[in-house]
Amino acid sequence: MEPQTHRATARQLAEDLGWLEEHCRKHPELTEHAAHLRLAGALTRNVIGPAVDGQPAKPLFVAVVGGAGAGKSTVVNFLAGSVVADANPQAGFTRHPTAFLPATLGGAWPSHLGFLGPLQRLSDEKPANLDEDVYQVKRIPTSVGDPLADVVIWDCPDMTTWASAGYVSRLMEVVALADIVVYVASDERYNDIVPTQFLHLMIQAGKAVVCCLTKVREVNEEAMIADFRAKIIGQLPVSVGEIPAVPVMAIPWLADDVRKDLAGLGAKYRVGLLNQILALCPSPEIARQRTLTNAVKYLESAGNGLLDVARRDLTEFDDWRATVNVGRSQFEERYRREYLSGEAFRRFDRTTEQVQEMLELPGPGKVVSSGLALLRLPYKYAREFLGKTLTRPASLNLSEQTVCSSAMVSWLDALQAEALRRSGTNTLWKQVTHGFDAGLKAQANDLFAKNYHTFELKETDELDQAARAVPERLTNSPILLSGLRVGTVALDLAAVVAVIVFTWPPGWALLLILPAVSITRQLVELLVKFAVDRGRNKLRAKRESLLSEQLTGPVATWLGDWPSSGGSSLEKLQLVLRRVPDAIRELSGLARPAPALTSLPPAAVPQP
Ligand SMILES: Nc1nc2c(ncn2[C@@H]2O[C@H](COP(=O)(O)OP(=O)(O)O)[C@@H](O)[C@H]2O)c(=O)[nH]1
Ligand SMILES: [Mg+2]
Repeated sequence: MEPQTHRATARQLAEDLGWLEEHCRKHPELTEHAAHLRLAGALTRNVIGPAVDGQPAKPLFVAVVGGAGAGKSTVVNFLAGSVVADANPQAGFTRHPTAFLPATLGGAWPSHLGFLGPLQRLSDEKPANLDEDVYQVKRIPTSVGDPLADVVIWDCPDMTTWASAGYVSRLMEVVALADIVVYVASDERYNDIVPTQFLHLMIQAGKAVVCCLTKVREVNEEAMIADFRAKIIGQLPVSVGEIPAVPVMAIPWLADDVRKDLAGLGAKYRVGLLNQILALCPSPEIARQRTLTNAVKYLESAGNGLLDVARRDLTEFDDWRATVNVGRSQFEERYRREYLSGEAFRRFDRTTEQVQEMLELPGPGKVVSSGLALLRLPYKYAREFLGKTLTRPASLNLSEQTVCSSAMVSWLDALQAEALRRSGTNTLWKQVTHGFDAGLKAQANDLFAKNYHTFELKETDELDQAARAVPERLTNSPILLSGLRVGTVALDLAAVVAVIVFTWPPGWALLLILPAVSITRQLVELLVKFAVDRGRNKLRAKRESLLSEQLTGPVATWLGDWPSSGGSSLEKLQLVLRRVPDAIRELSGLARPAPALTSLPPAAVPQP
């Protein structure tokens, strides 16, 4: 793939991870997760971005991190070889990162677009406690030939709480950039929980870490290092075999004059520290390739976990939609039960009469039809009389609109109740509850009324079409109609002839002709009714799908999409969750096998 495409992908990935981080920050319980997302975004911005941009390996970056008062600034001074950083007894004093740029590097400073994300470079020197999204760059007088002449050293804000979004974000931004992380812990407070969690994250993110214990009494040194390995590194949340052999060293508790005389009295402590760092950097290229490879690997392995929280929100969204659809099914069920099953579609009764009339012979044949009708008069009157006395008054069916309107009310009420019940568990349901308070029902009802109107127009049309179907078919095929007419009369005449033949010689028995032609008529009526009723049943099924298509469907879609409409974050969330794994897959080609973190022999820096 072209570097140009990679560049765009890396930029988009960093932006998407940044957006997810913001999304998580809206949930106070997810601050730690937001920090992990920040790390992933910063690795993309500060390691992967410059790599696809072809930035050189030099300068390497060393970040000095740890809890408040651990001795970070003191360690920075040891690395720099002179007192350059404010060592301050006040906890949490350093609030923004400071880069110490060796004079030997000239003005070289990475120029990758998006480098250090939202952190702005300060143009003037400011105290380390300026609490803003900024960083400063200070030049230090490193001499040519110094082992760290090509290395930028970062003094970082304290790692004391995940809750301080400002500090933690700045810290993550710089740590992501680092080729080596020096984790500083003091004798007094080396097992504080938050810095330890942070150290674990660094190791898991594949950073080359050197642990430096400060203010250690010399007699305790070995025991303290062993304890730190067991209690801090040994507690990494991975299986025992996977715990990397992170180098741990100690700097004793030093008198002030030693700490300030780094070229003289303090020099030997500097050498111990430099050796650990140089052991991890056989060459800038190897060190940088490892930083890049491990950044890509971290994104690959942590990517899924990082997206989990966001996926949970989408699951809630699916739940909401499922709840909406349950309401829709209940609406449709109620429509079937309370309206459709009791609806007779009286319009079809007229069709039955119309078809029967069509079956009468026209023109001269009318005489025959009238003759037969005369014979059936007694049957006709008897039937009308019985019909009037036996038929119960039709039960009152609720009107379609009444049924639909009250089904709609129940649907919305049930949704509101469910949203209220779950609003404590997730922001989506909270959002829906607020929506109900702010007129969601009225909007849904407006949509319902509009769609009900269209539904009504279409159903009138469909009813008409269905009712006209049989007469129209007969009108359009004269042969069929004539055949049926002739057949009907033939059936009557056959009945008359049969009575005459079977009762021959003619007598009173001829009166049997009256019931005979009545029976044939009844037969024909049954057939007509059967044909027309098929249309009636088809219409019933069609009415159900018309309701679903024109009314419940659109209302369900609107309600289901409601939480994601109006520029809400769910729309973007879906997009980002699709894009991030694709981007990570695309960039995974940048990883190359890197030398194991601790397999290199310590580089020799001569003792002074
Ligand atoms: N006497 C003495 N004080 C130390 C030593 N290491 C650190 N300190 C002091 O401990 C405090 C915190 O150190 P600092 O480097 O500012 O820690 P940071 O907050 O992690 O940057 C400062 O007042 C330092 O002077 C040491 O070895 N000996
Ligand atoms: Mg400090």
